[in-house]
Amino acid sequence: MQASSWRRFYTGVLGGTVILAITLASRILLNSPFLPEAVAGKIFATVPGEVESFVVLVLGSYAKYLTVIGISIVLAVLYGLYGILFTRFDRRFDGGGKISKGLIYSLPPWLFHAVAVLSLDGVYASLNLANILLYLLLAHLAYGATLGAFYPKPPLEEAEVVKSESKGRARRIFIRKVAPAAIGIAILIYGIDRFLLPLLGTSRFTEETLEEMYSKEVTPTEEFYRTDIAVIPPNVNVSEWRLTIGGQVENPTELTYDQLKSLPSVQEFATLECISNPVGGSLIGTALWEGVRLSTVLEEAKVKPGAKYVIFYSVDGYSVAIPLETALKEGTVLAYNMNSEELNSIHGFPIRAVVPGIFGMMNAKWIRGIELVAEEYLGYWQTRGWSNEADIETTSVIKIPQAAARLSGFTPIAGIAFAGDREISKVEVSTDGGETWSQAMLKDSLSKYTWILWDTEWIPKEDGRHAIKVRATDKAGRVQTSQLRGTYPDGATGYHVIDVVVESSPDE
Ligand SMILES: Nc1nc2c(c(=O)[nH]1)N[C@H]1C(S)=C(S)[C@@H](COP(=O)(O)O)O[C@H]1N2
Ligand SMILES: [Mo]
Repeated sequence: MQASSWRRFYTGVLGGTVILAITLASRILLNSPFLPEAVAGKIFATVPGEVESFVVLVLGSYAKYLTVIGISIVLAVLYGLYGILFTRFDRRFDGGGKISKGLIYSLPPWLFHAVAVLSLDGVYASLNLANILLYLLLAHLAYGATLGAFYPKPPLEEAEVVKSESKGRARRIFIRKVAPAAIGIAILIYGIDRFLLPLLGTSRFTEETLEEMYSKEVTPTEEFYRTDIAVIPPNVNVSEWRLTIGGQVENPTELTYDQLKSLPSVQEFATLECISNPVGGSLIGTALWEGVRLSTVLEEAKVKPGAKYVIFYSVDGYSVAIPLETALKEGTVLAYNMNSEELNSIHGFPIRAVVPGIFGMMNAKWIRGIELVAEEYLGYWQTRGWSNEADIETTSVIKIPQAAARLSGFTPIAGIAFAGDREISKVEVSTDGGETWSQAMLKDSLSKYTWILWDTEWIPKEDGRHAIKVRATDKAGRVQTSQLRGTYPDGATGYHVIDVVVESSPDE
């Protein structure tokens, strides 16, 4: 390519980046469609559950961010290529200002973008082409203006500009290049810090002391794990939001946020665990939930005798169903508060389901509709092969010491154990590879729906490598299974084992 073609290309890429920035900002602020996200959603929706869970396990939720970033780059390149075309057209048609030409030539990509969004994005099914065109208008006007404004000047003109610039050159370079770059970088860093990092979720077990572990019996909201089909959480406008209750009911109803909040409320501690949580993983957390019992809402709607399943439909296109029996349990709640604060947009604002005893995927967030049906219903993950029973497997995790720790002398061993709503009766620890087990001390759990915290102490007698294992028993007396099983499709099982190295302290 000639140098001028490169320049046109860069101009187009710059314009494309402006479009992506504008649509991303409105996606975050207004919940409008973002093309790279829609493409990524399509890709992830067509891969089998097993592959998806593998990708997410290996790359974490970064996998989806990387996909969105990759698609954004491809789109920016496409806009760049169009930038070359734009200037080709432009040679043929003379007259008109650069900006007005830019605006005219941005029509085709504008239409292309709108059609692509419309055909890809199932989530925004309520939008029609006219809506999307209108919504993308500003971004494409900005693109066209960028093309027009930075349209390559003829070489002669350029040379003259360079000559005349000798005096105020440093100042101009500063004004034109350094200052905008600095502002751009500052905005980028602010954006990453403000929007991107909170979206990744910061769930990790990093507690080093018993005190710290016990202080996090309730997981701080910012540290609570997050698993979503959407990359960016939906931003629900609560004044327009309604909860509809329909299907097999005598009184189909619609509730506003205020109406829902005026119903009798309950508070409960409950632990959520993702079915993709590997043994010893940190996709698990405990919070204080406050909201309305689902049974309260269903009583008002008068469930018909034939109803068997309760489907939750969410704003992000997610859906999942639980058996009516589970829905009517006293622990099943439509929560609007988490840890005594309004539910945030990451964890399901305005309301989410909290359903003790079954894995996190059954705890729908951003619920907009509830439907009672007579048949079993398969939700988003269930149509991809994941369990529809989703009973939580008994699990126990060593948080202290951390894997590969170097220890000497007296050592506390501590962690969590969880059995859904079956409760934990016993936790045992082995430091000799499973030959002998000793019982840990259990702290009373916050409720029958939460994990339990446990600790014990160990004075190693020999130097070298040791494997520490843990196993829990539920209140029905069933010992956690030692059988190793991966997360797909029913959740992982097996014992959490960590290796530590014992070194003699110098005074021994
Ligand atoms: N609407 C909606 N609800 C959802 C999901 C989702 O992608 N969309 N993910 C589910 C999964 S897989 C889990 S593990 C939990 C996670 O809840 P959290 O992100 O608040 O920890 O939400 C569940 N509810
Ligand atoms: Mo999950």
